[in-house]
Amino acid sequence: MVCFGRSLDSPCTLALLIGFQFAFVLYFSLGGFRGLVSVLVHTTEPEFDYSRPHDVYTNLSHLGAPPPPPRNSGTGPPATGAPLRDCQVPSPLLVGPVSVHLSSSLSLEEIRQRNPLVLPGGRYRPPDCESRHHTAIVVPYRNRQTHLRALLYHLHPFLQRQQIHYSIYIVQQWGNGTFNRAKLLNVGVREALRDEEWSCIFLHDVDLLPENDHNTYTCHKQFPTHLSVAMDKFRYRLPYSQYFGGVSAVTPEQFMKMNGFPNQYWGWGGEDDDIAARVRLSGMKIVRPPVAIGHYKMIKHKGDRGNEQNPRRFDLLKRTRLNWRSDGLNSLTYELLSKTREPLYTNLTVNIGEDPRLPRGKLPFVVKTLIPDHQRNTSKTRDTTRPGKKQQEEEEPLATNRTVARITPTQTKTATQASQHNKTGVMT
Ligand code: UDH
Ligand code: MN
Repeated sequence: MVCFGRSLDSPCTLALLIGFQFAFVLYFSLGGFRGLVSVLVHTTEPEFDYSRPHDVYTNLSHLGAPPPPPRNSGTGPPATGAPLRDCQVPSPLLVGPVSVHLSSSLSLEEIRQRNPLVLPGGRYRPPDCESRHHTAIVVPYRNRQTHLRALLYHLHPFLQRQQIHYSIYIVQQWGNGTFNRAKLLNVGVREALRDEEWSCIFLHDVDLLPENDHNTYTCHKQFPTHLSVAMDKFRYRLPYSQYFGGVSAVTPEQFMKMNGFPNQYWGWGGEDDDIAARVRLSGMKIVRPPVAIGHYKMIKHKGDRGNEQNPRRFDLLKRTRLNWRSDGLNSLTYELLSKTREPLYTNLTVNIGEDPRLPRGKLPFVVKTLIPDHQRNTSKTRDTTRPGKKQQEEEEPLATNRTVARITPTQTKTATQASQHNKTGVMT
């Protein structure tokens, strides 16, 4: 049929309109919408099928292989044997979406057995190639044993598949004072850099589990990275454009440039927005992976005792512009009470002091401090983080004295010196 003329009511035009409508319905119903949008807005978002995740231990066939030859403690080449080739980028072991177990039924010992190449302190290097990435994972922590077990079960194989040289640091706030996430992160970065020349530091909430191993735990050369861009609790969207909470990463240089993180946020909220503001104020910007990659699941939980909402957070945030140069890494003071290399992580127990504004005489509550392995009753090895032992955990007396008792005068001195040193803003 050939149509001429412009009359809308001609039978010919009507037939054409109906035809177009039909074609459009067919096009959209066949899934052409996505393609059309991507053509129009030039999206380069990768696509992943999260409905068919892989087991998080997939592709780690080298597990069970003999341990790698001894290496120097630093980030240099192996101490013996021929130099290894550089690891491939991207890692050929990656699988994309991985399944997430929000709680682990395994004990710490069982998790350790599943990760035979992880060295004491939660350290790992790929056995068959030289990694270009040296990443410390710093986790602010108190009283979240079940979350910690789920994180360790998940993160170790996740990072091994990325062929990263890494170590996991748990920075545990001592005592039952108000929690201070950002200050613990400052301590963690400071202490991790005393161990090794990490090229990248991850700041990682204990309850967040990455869902896609293409979300590599490495740093952007120039700018701080925010990784947890699509959390299930925010329906896999960024809650607001400056959001910097959950999981983020900085190089030591970026950390220095922004004077670390604020020390004054006691209690829940505000510190992540302060950190985002510091990034901007120090002349940097936040970079992020695509939403399709930055998927995380958060273990559901209630607010913690000792981490109630901080009513001062809005006032503090108004003053970030004035305060960021004087409050941060260069004003950090703390006392390192213990540093132990546990099989799956390095534990740092720190006294970061108390909120100076908190009225005294608050009701105390019991804190379940992680007890280093060698301090446990070894005749009856007890895993205080195992499920079903809640009763036992709650009956456990405050373990903090035991931790303090471990500190030798030299260690305390070193910690004090470290905090003094920090006042100058110089990293060693
Ligand atoms: N954290 C601890 N222990 C605490 C408090 C916080 O380990 O007692 C650490 C932990 O790494 C945690 C992070 O600090 O992942 C951030 O704290 P959060 O998990 O409480 O923060 P989030 O933004 O809190 O997830 C959401 C509010 C919880 C109340 C929900 C009530 N509906
Ligand atoms: Mn949380």
